[in-house]
Amino acid sequence: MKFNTKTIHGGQEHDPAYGAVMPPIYQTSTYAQNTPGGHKGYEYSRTHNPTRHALEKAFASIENGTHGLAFGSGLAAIDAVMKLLKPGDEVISTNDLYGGTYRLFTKIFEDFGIKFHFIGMENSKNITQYINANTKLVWVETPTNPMLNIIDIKGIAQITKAHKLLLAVDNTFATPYLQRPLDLGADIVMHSATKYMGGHSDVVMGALVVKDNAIAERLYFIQNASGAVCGPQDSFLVLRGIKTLHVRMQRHCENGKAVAQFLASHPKVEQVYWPGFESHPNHHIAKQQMDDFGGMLSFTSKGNDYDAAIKIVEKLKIFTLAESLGGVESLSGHPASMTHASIPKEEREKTGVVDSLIRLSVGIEDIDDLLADLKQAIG
Ligand code: P1T
Repeated sequence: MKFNTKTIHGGQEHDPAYGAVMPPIYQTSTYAQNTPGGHKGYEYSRTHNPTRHALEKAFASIENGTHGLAFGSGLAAIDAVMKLLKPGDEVISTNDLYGGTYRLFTKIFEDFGIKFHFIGMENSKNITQYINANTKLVWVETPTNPMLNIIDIKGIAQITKAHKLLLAVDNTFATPYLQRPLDLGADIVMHSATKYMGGHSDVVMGALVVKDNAIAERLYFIQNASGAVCGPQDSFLVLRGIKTLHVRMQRHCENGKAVAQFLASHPKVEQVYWPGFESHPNHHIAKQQMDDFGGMLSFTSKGNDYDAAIKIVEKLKIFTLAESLGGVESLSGHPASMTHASIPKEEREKTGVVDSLIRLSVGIEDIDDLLADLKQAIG
């Protein structure tokens, strides 16, 4: 089945009770048993819920995995991955990544004895010097949030396989429409399903997909034992979102490209970060591992001036100033004071998250309106 069919049918069956084409919202915490253990496959909704199960099968299908798991947020999904580890274990992570992920790693899991190395992975070989007997996991975001760096998943996977390390890829920015990390050698793919998967800015959710039975079993155990699951209503909404992922992504990519080109030719814009430019340092890798370049980009205005950046985001009208990304509506963000404020200034500035940086999540509105909005705001 091809991707554009999988988003609609992958892993999905009509509901066995009445043939409902969309799975009903099974708004129940528990299920009747005729004798202890005598149930129809569902006992308690933290463990299993039919609506969540339908969504988890869809996640697995579109990421070319065998098992999907849905969580109450993207961070809850990452939290579950980190619980595969033990005190003394070490993780090598991209140094440019969502601020909340950095906070979870440094403010929660470091206290539980896990050591993190945050490094630039634009050259995949960089990771080898950080590998030692305690290294267990490599954490990759690509494209990275918010600098749109591109990491070579296949290149990293060759190294992690040789050293028997787990490779987890946060595929939130790309989505499986553009990039399928499991096919490139990753062991775990993670999503903030809050973003493109849901696609309508009305749900907070996380997802994991794997293709190995032993990892899946352990993650299902953690999901049930720790309990950070999502509810049936949210599962229904994200399943509905996935059904249009391919058409939304197609437009996100078209509009993203037009906005990137507009900004690159604007005299008041200093630098545009978008993997579709031939001048992007890892454009050749983006071209290999992604089917298009997505709807996320960041830019700085000339003079690298904090006040100028704030003025622009305040003036934008169609681009709403807000945290998050990946919805049908365009959003702007100021990473240094919003999504990445939990990363110390000296750390974030090393990766380019300067005070003048603006991040755009380009939506699927009419491109003429989006460009006119940017024109009036940048001046
Ligand atoms: O917000 P939540 O669903 O918990 O997902 C966290 C997360 C994980 N990974 C990436 C790449 C993300 O972008 C996020 C959430 N990011 C934002 C809220 C943001 O505006 O960047």
